[in-house]
Amino acid sequence: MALTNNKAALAWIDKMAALTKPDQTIWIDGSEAQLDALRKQAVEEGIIKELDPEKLPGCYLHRTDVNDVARVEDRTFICCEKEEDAGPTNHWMAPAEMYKKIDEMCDGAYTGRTMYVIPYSMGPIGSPFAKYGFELTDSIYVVLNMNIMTRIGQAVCDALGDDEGFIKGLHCQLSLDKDGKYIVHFPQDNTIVSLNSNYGGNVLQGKKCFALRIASNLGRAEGWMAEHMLILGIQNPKGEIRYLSAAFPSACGKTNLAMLIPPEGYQKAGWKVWCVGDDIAWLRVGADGRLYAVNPEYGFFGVAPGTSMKSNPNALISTQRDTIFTNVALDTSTNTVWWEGMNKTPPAHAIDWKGNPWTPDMDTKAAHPNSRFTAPAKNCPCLSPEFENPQGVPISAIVFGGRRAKTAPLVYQSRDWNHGVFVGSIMASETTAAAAGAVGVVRRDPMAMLPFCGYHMADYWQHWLDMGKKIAHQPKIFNVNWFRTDDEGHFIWPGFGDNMRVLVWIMKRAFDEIDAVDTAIGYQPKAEDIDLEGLDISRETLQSLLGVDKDLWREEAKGIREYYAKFGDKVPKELLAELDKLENNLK
Ligand code: OXD
Ligand code: MN
Repeated sequence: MALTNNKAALAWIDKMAALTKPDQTIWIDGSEAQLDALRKQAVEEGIIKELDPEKLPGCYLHRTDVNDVARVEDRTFICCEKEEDAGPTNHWMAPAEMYKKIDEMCDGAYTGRTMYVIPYSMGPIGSPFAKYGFELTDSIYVVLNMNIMTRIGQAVCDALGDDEGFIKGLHCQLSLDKDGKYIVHFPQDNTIVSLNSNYGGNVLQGKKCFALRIASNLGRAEGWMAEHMLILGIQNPKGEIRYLSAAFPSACGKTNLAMLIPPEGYQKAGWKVWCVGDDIAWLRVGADGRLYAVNPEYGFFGVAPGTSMKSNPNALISTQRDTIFTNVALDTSTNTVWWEGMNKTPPAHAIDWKGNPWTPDMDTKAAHPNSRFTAPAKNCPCLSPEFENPQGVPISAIVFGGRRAKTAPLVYQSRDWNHGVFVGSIMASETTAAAAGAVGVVRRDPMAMLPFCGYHMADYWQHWLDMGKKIAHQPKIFNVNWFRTDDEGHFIWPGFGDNMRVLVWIMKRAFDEIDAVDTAIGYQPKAEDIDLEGLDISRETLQSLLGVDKDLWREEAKGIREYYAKFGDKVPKELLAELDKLENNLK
């Protein structure tokens, strides 16, 4: 039975049912009874496997098709009316042409199958930040994951009422054809379509599709921001909590930073870090003129390999109940899961992510490098008490970062908002040996939004500049780099919990509590102002971590100019002025 009387929603769902022709339609009401029945059915159908109920209560393992293990950027489309509005960083197809293709591909897609209707909310239900949507899917796996990653069910329909501003989403598994995948966004219709995939980042539509690509369009139109950012709170020994949001490209430790455990000395002194979110922030200007952030998600879709009690105990603990693991290894003797980097004792006998027997002497990976856990946020030991606050948390600092062996120093602060937008727009990360292709190649990833910005990137920069004018009390904007290497290629900075030392400086700067050095690229700490107590790092080493090599930066400026040229005359003049200033400072 339908859970809403919303005429626009019912009309659209009827239209999709007429196209896909399901045998039956089931509305997901969010009740434990219904979810439990679906889990049982999914176990019976072999879609998920129940794990040891004592060691991992409520946890399940799923394996995807071997060709369906990651987001497919080359199959991801922004179908706005005009190609130039999608910009040079997005794939585009004319909406009419794409709808025609979808109609052909989805005709009868649900024949012999069930259409699940998932009402879901991004953001706490009823919050001024919240946006509602429906995802139609023929995948129980998607239903169960959406239940972890978003708030779902009757309460969403009740909050939506008759409002027609909901996001429409259609997901059809089809044959999971490797070359037939389409992850499509129609910003003008608030519609998302995912075809031929069952991988989280493509089909848990609340995440990248809605909360970033569609929401970046909504934010531009409505005067707010949808960003690929973690949100964390730093509690000082006086008990005050100050919040920052931070954007990093993938493989730069976003989840680790969001759940950071401070060094022992800091813990003893009373410092604590609270996680509000690990991937996405929606930001709005509050009545007091500050910028407020909400994490629109309800769970963590984290990369499993490398997650351990050492690297990120909070993340690992989050996965110990009510979690769905995807493409990790099954430890057959204990009916639990394992992945590379969890510990140094791989199971003697396992089933690998492809479903084949695996032993530690084999030279294949037990877990796929992009294997994932979908864990409820409320499992996280350091989840912020403000996680459900409908008004969000006030952001005092915005941090950008990337992986740079030499160029970017450990930390610097932009001079003002516009300079900060410039710093975000030139974000870049060097490719690692872990990925195919050349190592050390700089890939620009503005604000870590390269694959997620749902419109022209240069218009997005303009939106950042425009937002700055609306924020009376602007957060300060910083850039960090945890990945500087020495001449032998070893990381100099220890990273992980020790990043706290830099965050503390950032917060002092955000509250004008400490001086800085004015350098060619922005404000930097005096070497004595980064606490090194308990670290095996000398002041000289720290000085070199903070160093700015002008020759390298002149090269960098050249690269930025070339990069900006891709966006033609759309690049905001404020950013070109910042680039001019940088070049001048480097003379
Ligand atoms: C993610 C991503 O899964 O950024 O969060 O790819
Ligand atoms: Mn992400």
